Amino acid sequence: MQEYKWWQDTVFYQIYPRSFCDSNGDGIGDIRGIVQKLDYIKWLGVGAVWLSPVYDSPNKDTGYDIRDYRRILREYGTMEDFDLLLAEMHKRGLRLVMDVVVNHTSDEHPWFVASRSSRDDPHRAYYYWRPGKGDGPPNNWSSFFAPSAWKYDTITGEWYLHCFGENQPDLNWENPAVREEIYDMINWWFDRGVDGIRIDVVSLFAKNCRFPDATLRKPNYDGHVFPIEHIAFQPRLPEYLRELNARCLAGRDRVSIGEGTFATTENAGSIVGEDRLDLLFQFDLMELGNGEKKWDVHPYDIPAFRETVLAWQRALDWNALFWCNHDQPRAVSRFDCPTPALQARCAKMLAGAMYCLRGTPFLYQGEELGMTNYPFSDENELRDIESIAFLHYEAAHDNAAYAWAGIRSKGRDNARTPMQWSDRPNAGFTTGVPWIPVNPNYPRLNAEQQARDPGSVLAFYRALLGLRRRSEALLHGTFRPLEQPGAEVFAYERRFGNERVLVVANMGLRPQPLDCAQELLDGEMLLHNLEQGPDQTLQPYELRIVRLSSSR
Ligand code: ISL
Ligand code: CA
Repeated sequence: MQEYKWWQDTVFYQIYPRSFCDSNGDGIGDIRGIVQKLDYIKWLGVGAVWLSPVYDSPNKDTGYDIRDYRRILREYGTMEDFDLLLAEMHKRGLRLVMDVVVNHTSDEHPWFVASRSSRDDPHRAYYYWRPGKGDGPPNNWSSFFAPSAWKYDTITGEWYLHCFGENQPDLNWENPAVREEIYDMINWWFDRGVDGIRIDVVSLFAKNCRFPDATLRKPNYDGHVFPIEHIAFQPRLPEYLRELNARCLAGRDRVSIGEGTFATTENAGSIVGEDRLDLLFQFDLMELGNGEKKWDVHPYDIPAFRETVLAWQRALDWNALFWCNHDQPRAVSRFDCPTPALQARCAKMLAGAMYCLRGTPFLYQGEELGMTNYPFSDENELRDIESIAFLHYEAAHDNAAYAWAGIRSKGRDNARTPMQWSDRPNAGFTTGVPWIPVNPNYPRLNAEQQARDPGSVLAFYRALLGLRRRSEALLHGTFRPLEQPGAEVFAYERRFGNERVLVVANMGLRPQPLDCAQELLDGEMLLHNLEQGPDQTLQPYELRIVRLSSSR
């Protein structure tokens, strides 16, 4: 019998603190606001929270640019507030996972301030400093958020590497002193009582330190090369993760989740494993609505979804399952939903299709309501460094219309509009002026209204999580894909001993025939997202979760 860890039997809920709940009316979500909502989180049926960064930060990338790893951002509260949050969570049986951002720091971190001060500063080698080539940067690499990954610094006349924004200098993982600082910091949080870590862009920790020119295309902008081949999954990565495991994780019952930007089924093994990390976020499913670039808008590719899920279910014994996070558009907005009713049905179908797979579900705040993308049309509505840089770049090249279409469908701010608690002003998120606009659909789409409605998306999520807790097949069963005639139907079986559960989802807007219709109709319907009873045809976005009658 396989033994399961707590994090395999737990559903996680991601909180983006700035947009969750504002307790003091300054328009910014905060830690006390989260404390106020813990009963909601518990009631929803999740067992752990992944908290996006709450550390001291100049917020150039909303907290993913850390100035002090051992301090709470003043806008979010104090360390006492944090300790209160942790205690209140543990009291309710909820676990807390911190977001560890150590590929880079803020340029206001004391290490970087010292590092840039002179070429002989002891902190110089905490970062990657290189002389330029002629008047230009050391090589042709571009960054996620800027045309070049190098920034010239006048104080010492050299360039530093930043794979993200220019205010996010990359830490030099080659330097053992840097690694020791990071392990100490992680252990400091573990000693405080946190239950796990989500590690930001772990796949980029090791770099090709010969810094050769890159040849591959850039995922975001036209005409730039992006050095995936020199920054992602480099040879020393497994060594660093083994060391991190030995110093911080071994022998402790904590969970570790690596954000595997550019992960593939082939390279995933260098991140997850006994002596490395427990779980991996891979982005193959997120990219199915992309073209050549993230910003190209294409319909979500359902046959490719099916193939990709199968490949990952085969590649790893245990997957991290998610539709949303703070970097992704809202899942339901990836699909064509002509009416609010179909949109709600689609949101339920997506939940069932994803969270019955073998693995650990990660929900993102508001997903359980079926929250949607925001109709962005004005630069004043944007806050995200990535979207703003992209808009400026495209506008300068006469492509503003292309940029807006991209931002509306893929921009990260779509996930970051305030949580819609009620139909009160600002969706009940704040009594002040929210730091980012509230989605105008909040009067009809909010938690208070959905909590009263047994047919709501929220009620469906609660039922689904409850079902998962009670079913051995859904928790621990094997996974087997089922062939169906319709290309837009995604179907699979989970089986544990005699218990067989079938999940059948029509991911498209057209009705679809069913192959095993009678077997399904004879089984016990565990969860269904339609008002009317099931028949031989799958309706648009219909989902059925059925326990087969032959099973006990
Ligand atoms: O947003 C993305 C594409 O949709 C990703 O490429 C993302 O930028 C990448 O996965 C890294 O994300 C993480 O590190 C960034 C931070 O801005 C993101 O919020 C974080 O999740 C830099 O710390
Ligand atoms: Ca506040």
